[in-house]
Amino acid sequence: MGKALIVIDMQPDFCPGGRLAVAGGDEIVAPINDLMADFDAVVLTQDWHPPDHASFAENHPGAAPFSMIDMPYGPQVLWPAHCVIGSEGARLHPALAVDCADLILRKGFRPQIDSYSAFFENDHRTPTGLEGYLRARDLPDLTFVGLAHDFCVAWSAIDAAKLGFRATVIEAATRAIDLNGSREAARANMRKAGVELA
Ligand code: VGL
Ligand code: ZN
Repeated sequence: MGKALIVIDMQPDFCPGGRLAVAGGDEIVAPINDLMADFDAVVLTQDWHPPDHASFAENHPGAAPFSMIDMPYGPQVLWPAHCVIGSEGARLHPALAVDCADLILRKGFRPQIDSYSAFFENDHRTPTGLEGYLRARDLPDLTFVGLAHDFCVAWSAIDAAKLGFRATVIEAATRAIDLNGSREAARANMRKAGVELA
């Protein structure tokens, strides 16, 4: 019975200079490294998209980055191309203590569906396998950090709470994209789902 640190998408493309840069994204690398020793397990996630991914605005002629479209599984933000498989920006951050990780989980590799959550793709149905891993290792207590607060961190923490895990987000070790108020919306949705904001 243990606790896991789930480090979401700490990749150069989400840090200043990257293709979907989150302000201050690189400031949280050192605090995240410092947290790792306090946990029984460390899981890193890695956003990992093929070049023809449906979440990329450039794959929808005439569509602007950060606009919305309707996908078969629901509304989807169209992002600038980011975390393309094999690219520099898709690697894990060079200063992240990757050697401390027990598991590195890639997500978002199916061309037709995005995957914000570490547990399910954006249809809220297709599993990534993380739930089974955490249950098999008896890790019911999860703490989330990383990027971005209002998308992949929030969706992961909410799914964790819905699945019956104890879910905490250490907000000081996250940074938000904050698209049209998405940061405060994410905080409200997390609280409603029973996620603890620390
Ligand atoms: C993310 C948008 C697109 C994230 C990933 O890690 O929060 N956001 N892909
Ligand atoms: Zn992505």
